[in-house]
Amino acid sequence: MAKNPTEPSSATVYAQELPGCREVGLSRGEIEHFKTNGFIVKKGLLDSSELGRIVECAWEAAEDLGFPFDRNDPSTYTLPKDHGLFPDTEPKHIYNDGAGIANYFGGSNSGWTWRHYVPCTEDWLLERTARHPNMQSVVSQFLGDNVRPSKRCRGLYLLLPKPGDGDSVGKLSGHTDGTASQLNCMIYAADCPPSGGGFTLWPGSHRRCYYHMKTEYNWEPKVGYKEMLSEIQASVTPVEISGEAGDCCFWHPRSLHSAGVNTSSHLRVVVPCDFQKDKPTEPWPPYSGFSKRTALGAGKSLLPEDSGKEDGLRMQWWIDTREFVEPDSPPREDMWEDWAI
Ligand SMILES: O=C(O)CCC(=O)C(=O)O
Ligand SMILES: [Fe+2]
Repeated sequence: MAKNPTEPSSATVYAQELPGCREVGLSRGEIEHFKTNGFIVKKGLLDSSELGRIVECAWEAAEDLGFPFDRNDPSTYTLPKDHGLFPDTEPKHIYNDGAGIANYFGGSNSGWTWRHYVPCTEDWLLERTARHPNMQSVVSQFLGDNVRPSKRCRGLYLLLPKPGDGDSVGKLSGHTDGTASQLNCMIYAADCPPSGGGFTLWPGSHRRCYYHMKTEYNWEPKVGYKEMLSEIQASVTPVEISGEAGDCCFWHPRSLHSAGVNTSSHLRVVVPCDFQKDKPTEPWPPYSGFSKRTALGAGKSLLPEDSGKEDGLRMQWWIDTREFVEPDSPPREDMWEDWAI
């Protein structure tokens, strides 16, 4: 039966513990699951006590922003507008020498969202996340040894708890990311119970989306891509990945996905990371909805200072991966041919 993709209840909670999920090494079962479904969860890959300092950054930022949040009372940590506060942030895509903006708030639909970007280029944070030896080991088992050193994580992706009543219930917003990443990871920096806004993914969508691109890595979807995404949402039940602090969900970057809906009493703190092989790349982060080639063809300015401005491209400065310089090719017959799995 076709499902209504906008209902939060349309996701099932992913509770499977595959053999090997508590080890750094990838098991046969995990590799098969990743190839078939586009994701796996490594339980406790990172040290939850090391991640605590990252979560602290969110609470400190809330205080700096003047939010009247009481950590012991989840009913207080709702969207700023509920407290009569409207933090003034620059448009999300302003480049600002690559540092971008400090915070971004979204308050509609699924967007009970707060993205806190500031600490995500700092060494102490990267050492506990993208550069952590356990993380690097898993990434190398997927992609091989030649992985581009991480310069940043995307941000602290926070979802404030939202009461589950009436029309204020959030919705999923399925989409795919326009990046040339080869492997992504959602790091759970804090516990995220079922219905806690866990990262949500449509299993198997990575294959269909991969083969619906003109190019293997750069963002060039073929005609009918949007319709295909709608069809997947109408026919596949998404999985919501809940977990404990330290769990890591590795996922294929072509997967259809969404932030979950947080009706729990927890602040959701997920740190997304992007990985790719270490080959020559373009200097600038990827543009939203365009490859470099299609942007040039559309006569758009590629300059970072035009990002987010009228008619300018929107630069996704929070993404660590870049387009490869070597010409991109059509998707391969065997999509795992250049992987190490
Ligand atoms: O916050 C999430 O769980 C998903 C975030 C997302 O879709 C993205 O970073 O592109
Ligand atoms: Fe996304």
